[in-house]
Amino acid sequence: MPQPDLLVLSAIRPDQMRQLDAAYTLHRLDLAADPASFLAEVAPSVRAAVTTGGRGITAAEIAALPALEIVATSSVGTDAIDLTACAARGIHVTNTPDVLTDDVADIALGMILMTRRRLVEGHEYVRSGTWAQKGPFALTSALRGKRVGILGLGRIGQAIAERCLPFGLQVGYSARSEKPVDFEFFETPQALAQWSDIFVVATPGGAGTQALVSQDVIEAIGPQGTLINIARGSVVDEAALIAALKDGRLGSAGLDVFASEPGPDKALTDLDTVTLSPHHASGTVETRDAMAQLVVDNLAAHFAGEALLTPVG
Ligand code: 8YV
Repeated sequence: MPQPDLLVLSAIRPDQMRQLDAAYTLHRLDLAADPASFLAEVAPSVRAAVTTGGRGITAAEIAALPALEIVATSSVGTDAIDLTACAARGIHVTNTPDVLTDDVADIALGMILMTRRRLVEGHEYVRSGTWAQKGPFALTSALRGKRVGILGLGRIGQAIAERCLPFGLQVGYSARSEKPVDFEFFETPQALAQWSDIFVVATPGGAGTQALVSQDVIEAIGPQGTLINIARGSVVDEAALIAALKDGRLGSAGLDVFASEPGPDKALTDLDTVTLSPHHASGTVETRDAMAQLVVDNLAAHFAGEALLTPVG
């Protein structure tokens, strides 16, 4: 039996790439000098595609692959995959939920601590010698007793909520529907922002959440408030975020994701009230290996005619 042809749009972890190389005929679009020509040449035989969250696969690429049966992404987010185009062709899509939940929730709490207690500025205050010159660093605001509003209470949002409780933080949330949890529910992002001291964005990306955190929501968080985003840059109106941070209508922000990656807007990254992270919330060896293994195992299940482990939709 010939090995199925597999298109690699974005590589996954080395060990799992070796597993794929042993089981499939790989076509490395990610390494192609001329991707358009490369795709046209290999397209007729490609039955499966591997990608990651930021790369996804476009409707045009899907249309160029007449034999495509499955797209496996090493990410929980599928906003860069044209799911409508896949559904229209009966193309399966798999992602990597659960295995990254703890890492991403850890980073959300880390960003809350770093931003609210100004740890990055404190680090520079010591390193630059300013502490010796100017004396004690400015007092910050305690976490205990503050209100954390979580926008999106899926697996990751719930894991963030659980991590907030030992810090003495109160948790509220807004989601498409109320959930059977002991946290206060708010019908709208704006109502949640009005209540929150710290506003955490934990929704999926994509058209359904595009700029869901609008100027009005940002202003409702307020001059003493903090916005944390570990979801997707597209969920926040970034121009409104920059303007609000610049003129003090928002106190601070902790961001792992941006409208433009890997080169975020300098107007944002130059601000001292912003804590920055390079879209790295799932970026540990253990978690990225587990995500990549899910890609391998989903593809193996598909070609064995077995149930997919983590199908989307
Ligand atoms: C990275 C992520 O995008 O899982 C997601 O949706 O955002 C991250 O894990 C990356 O795709 C990991 O490969």
